[in-house]
Amino acid sequence: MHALPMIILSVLVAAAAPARAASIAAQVVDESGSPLAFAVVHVAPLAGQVLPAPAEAVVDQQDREFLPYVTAIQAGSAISFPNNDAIRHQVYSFSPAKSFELPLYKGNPHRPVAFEQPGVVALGCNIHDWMNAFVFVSATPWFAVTDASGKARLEGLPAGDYRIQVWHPKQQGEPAETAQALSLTAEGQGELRFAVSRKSLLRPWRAPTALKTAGY
Ligand SMILES: [Cu+2]
Repeated sequence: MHALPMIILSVLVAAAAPARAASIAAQVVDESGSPLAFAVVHVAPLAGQVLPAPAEAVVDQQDREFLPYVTAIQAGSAISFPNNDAIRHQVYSFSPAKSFELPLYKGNPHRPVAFEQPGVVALGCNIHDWMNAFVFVSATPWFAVTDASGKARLEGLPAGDYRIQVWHPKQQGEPAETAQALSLTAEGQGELRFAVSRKSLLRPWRAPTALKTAGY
């Protein structure tokens, strides 16, 4: 019976761990130095440090647009795709990281779609060509999408050495080119600034209503 107090102690230590976690505040700007929204700041895959924390996310369909434009999840998570429009959509992706199709629907008749493989998944609608959005499937649990001010905050990192990089849908060049190394102590607060050049916007994103709804 001597083992019992030990087990309780271990549980308490585990529960207290997040309070001693490190965080990273990131600022992402574009080629002109302006804040860049919809950039995913994430910890690149690291050997022996991946903690699965799958969650469920939602990519809505409103006013014939996907909302949000960029969603980041950890591999193993699932996304539901409710259609809140009065018309039907047909959501699909041909991306190697996840290929799927949800036959024409209104409401939310389909089961959430699981994303097991890290990578970028481009979403589309077979009916409305302009509808597009992205799912960034992260190998690690540490990631965040920048807001309208280009800011993202990664929380809950254990002390350690990290390589942080940025992915953006319109990024010119490889995400790995943005990589920065950072060592964090138990309650360390890292600050990083990234500059991401975008490809020329040949096909502007048309979603004034969705933008307003999202507060961007
Ligand atoms: Cu559609």
